[in-house]
Amino acid sequence: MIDKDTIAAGNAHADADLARDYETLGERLDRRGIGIDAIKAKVAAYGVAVPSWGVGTGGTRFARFPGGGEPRGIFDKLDDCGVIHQLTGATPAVSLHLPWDKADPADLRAKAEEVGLTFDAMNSNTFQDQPGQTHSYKFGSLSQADAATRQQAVEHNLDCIEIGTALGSKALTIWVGDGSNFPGQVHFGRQFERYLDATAQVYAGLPADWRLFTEHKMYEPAFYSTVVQDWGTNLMIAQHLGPQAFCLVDLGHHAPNVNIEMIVSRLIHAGKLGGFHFNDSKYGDDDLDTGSIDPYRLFLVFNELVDAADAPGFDPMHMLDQSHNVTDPIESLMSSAMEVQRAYAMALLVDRAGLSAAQDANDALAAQGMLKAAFRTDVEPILAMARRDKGCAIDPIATYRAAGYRAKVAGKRPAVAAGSSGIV
Ligand SMILES: [Mn+2]
Repeated sequence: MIDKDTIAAGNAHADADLARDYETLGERLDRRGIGIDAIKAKVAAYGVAVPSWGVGTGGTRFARFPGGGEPRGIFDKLDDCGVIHQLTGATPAVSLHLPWDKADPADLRAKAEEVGLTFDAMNSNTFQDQPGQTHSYKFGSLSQADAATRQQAVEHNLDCIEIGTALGSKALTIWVGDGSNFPGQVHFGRQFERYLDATAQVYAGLPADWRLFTEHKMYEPAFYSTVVQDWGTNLMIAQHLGPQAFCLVDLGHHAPNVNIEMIVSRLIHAGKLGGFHFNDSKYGDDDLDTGSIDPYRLFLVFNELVDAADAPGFDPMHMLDQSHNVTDPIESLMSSAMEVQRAYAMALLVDRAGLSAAQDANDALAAQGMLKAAFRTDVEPILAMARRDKGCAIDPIATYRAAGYRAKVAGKRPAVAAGSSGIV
């Protein structure tokens, strides 16, 4: 973890400027009828989970360039995730991926407690073969034509629930790479029915207080069709399975220019929005850092979430899911967690009554202007003050660099050539 004196030294340097910035922003928001402290309290209470696989350098289909001091296994990963939360105060939970993160649940719980984290949704993996596995997933898992392979995939998901229960997790996320690469390779209907039957067996194994999330993705690794290709199929799955099943929206898993914020609204309407995998994309499932390409879209997604926040039972889970090829993964995840917080804070500033009135009056320019007014507001002082109040870093990335964490752990962690990249 980062030495508390390093955090205090960085904050002492930035404290006076932050106090002034917070005060002047508070005055400006006050003129708009917004109390800055109430916004800060909501931002401070907000958390986004980090994926265990995100703290390793990802790579592309061409190459992976491992950095120094990469985590060697789940316990190193939990150390890194703990640092992210220690500095940002924004990432209280970690999402595990099995079997990559398999370990004794008691040891995992103890380590998580040591670094101040809890466990978010469990992620199963039936998109690659594991050493010693009986049946291959080359041609699919939960939707495989071969019944024994489907059964193996079901049992793996049930194992994830069992391990997750021991960890205090409350959700299972299923993403499958199943699909096809050639027209005619599979019968769309029969493949989907096999998927539904197998996933229903997983659903039947859910504890009463668990949720099951299915994640759609339009292509890759299958390039002609995927069995859960879009939100329409995902919604059919959630409705078929039952009340504990919900749709997970990964921002990168759509065609370019698709209106994701509207998909979010539709899933809210159906009562089936389960959660998010936040990242950003320029061309496809790029797994770029959240908010790095299109922060306005991220804001518009949060605009829908804030709009629906008071709906009964509305409780989507939020997680980052990105792959870091050219940055220090800890820095990217801290930056992304803050981008998500920023989008949330800006969405809280939207004049909802005014927006509603402009919509009803067909005043398009005024309506979009209200969104832009919120989006143009620099909310950084709110985020920074929320961190400072928690004893976290006013500037997490500068503090992380000053602490020399990566160089320190590099001495203990030899570089690994292989390792698990995370593009899910
Ligand atoms: Mn994902």
